Order: sequence, then C-alpha cells, then structure tokens
Amino acid sequence: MTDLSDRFRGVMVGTAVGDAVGRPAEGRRSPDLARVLSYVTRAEFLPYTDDTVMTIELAESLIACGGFDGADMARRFALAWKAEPWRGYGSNIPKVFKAVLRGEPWAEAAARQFDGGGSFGNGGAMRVAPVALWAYPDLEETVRLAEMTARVTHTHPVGVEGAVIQAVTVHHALRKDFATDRLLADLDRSVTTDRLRRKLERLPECLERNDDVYAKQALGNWVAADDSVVTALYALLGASDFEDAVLRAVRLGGDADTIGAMAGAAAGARWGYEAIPWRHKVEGHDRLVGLADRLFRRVQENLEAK
Ligand code: F2R
Ligand code: MG
Ligand code: MG
Repeated sequence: MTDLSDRFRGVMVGTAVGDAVGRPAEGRRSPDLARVLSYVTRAEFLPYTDDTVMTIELAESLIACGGFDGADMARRFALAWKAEPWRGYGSNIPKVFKAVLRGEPWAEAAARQFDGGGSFGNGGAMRVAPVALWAYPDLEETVRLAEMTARVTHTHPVGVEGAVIQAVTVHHALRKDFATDRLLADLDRSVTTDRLRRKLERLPECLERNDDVYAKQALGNWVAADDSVVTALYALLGASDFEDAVLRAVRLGGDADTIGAMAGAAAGARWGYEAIPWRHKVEGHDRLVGLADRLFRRVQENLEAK
C-alpha cells in the first residue's frame, strides 16, 4: 500500500476511532483516562456516533454525485438520522432533517435555524474530513467544498469556518512534508470570524504550556465550532502519534466524541491507518476502508491523467 492510500484510510478510520473512544466521555467534565483506556482495551466492538454517520454519508454523496450536490447530501443526512435517531445528534439539527424529509429546499431549511442566524455547532466540522480527500491535493477546492458541505446544515459563519479549519488541517496532515507553520499560515489566510481567530491566536500559547486545564479554558471543549475545532487542532499538534492525539482530545472532556473524531481524522492523515490502535474493533471498519480506497483511486487517477 502506498503511503498516501494509508493516510486516506487513516482519515476515515481515524474519524471513527476518535469518535468511538470519545463517545463514553461525551458530556463529562474531566474524564478518567484510565477508565477510557480500560474501556477501549477491553471492548470487542467500539460503536461510533452521529459524527461518523455523517462523515460516511458525506463521502457517499461526493462519490455518488461526482462532487457536491446539496440536495443529495441533505437527503442522505436526513435518511441516516431517520433510520438511527439514537446516534447522539445535536439537539437542533433534526429540525433541518425533518424539513428536508418534508420536501423543503435544504438551503432554506438550514438558513432558517436559530431565528435565521444558522447553527454555529461543530456538526459541519466533525464530518468534513472526506472533503480533504476528495479535493486532494487542491487546497482552494478543499476550502470551497468545506464551506459548501457545511452550509447543508450549518449557515452561521462560525459553523462554516469551523469546517474550513478542520478540512485545511486534514489537507496539511495528509502531506508527507507536514509543517505546523505552513498549516497555521493557511489557516490565518482562511479564517475571518473574530470568534475563531481569537481561538487560533491562543493556540501557540496553549501548545507551549501543554496544560489540559489551561487549554480547555482557553480553547473550549463544547459543541460550538469555536469551542472545539481549534481544541482538536491543539490535540493534534501537541501529539507524538495517533493514540496520543486522540487521548489528548478525549481527556479534555466536554464534546469528547467530536473533538476526538476531528483529532482522529487529522491524526489518521498524519500517521496513517497502520498506526491506528483499536482500528479493527471500530464499528464500520470495512465500509470506512472501502470509502477511503474509492476516494484514493479517484485522486490517483486524476493525478496520473495530469
Ligand atoms: N449533541 C451531541 N451530544 C449531546 C447529546 C447526546 C445525546 N442526546 C445523548 O445523550 O445520547 N452530540 C452531537 O452534536 C454535536 C454536533 O451538533 P450539530 O450537528 O452542530 O447540531 P446543532 O443542533 O446544529 O448545534 C448544536 C448545539 O449548538 C448550539 N447552537 C448552535 N448554533 C446556535 C445558535 N446560532 N444560537 C444558539 N445556540 C446554538 C445549540 O445548543 C445546539 O443544540 C456533536 O457534539 C455531536 O457529537
Ligand atoms: Mg457525536
Ligand atoms: Mg459530540
């Protein structure tokens, strides 16, 4: 297997592993890391949550439609929710799904949320990783697609830019010559909202201190995109390997499944599938590998045709 195809698999499987490891800790203030590890080690099967469901549906939609199709993506999200509403979805987003299933145009349903302000939840960011695979190695296209896929459910600028940060992070982590300063420079160019810029400005100081309590207070650990996306980046940039990245994310508590899923996607890109512990126990393993391989083959064909 080539290095890049291993990284593609790492993104899809890493999302699910981060999500599944964080799932029992979601909502906890300070999860006990020993308990998390004991659960993960003993479990024969690690179930995922809405984060991975939506990641799978997003990838399936891009592949089936040959690119972004908002109506198809919205319908796949809504049908997946209808089939398994117990996956731990955000409290507001089912309103979008119900509207889509009633036949309302998806863009109107998403824009109407929160009195017309749109959602700034991290739902657009938690599922965006396949966008970086679809668009690879084109960064501009990664940003454009991240914005479009987020807007299917999240139209608030913070919800949209959260997805951009996560997609740009995965894009950089896929590169063999990954460099933190290049990633941060691209994020600086892509992010305009005050709420997310403030969090990015605190990141270097948090990495330097390497103190969970401080990082949690400075960067946040909850469902708003600006309380979780840069937090996942902190977990990635402070880590030495995949396991370290996911455990650093999950032990911050709060929205642990989602911070774990985002850190897991980027760490999977950085260190690859073969470096992911517990990968064979995670729910949907074969389907996730299959999706990653289909996305890789497409990119490989495009690169060879050039
Ligand atoms: N929500 C959860 N987990 C908590 C409940 C789990 C479950 N019920 C259980 O106990 O088993 N997890 C999942 O939701 C997060 C992603 O949420 P998403 O997709 O962004 O949804 P939503 O509803 O759009 O936004 C989430 C919350 O953010 C606040 N919010 C968003 N925009 C707002 C705005 N404009 N004004 C005010 N508040 C806004 C609201 O509180 C929303 O409910 C992930 O953690 C995923 O794992
Ligand atoms: Mg979840
Ligand atoms: Mg969550």
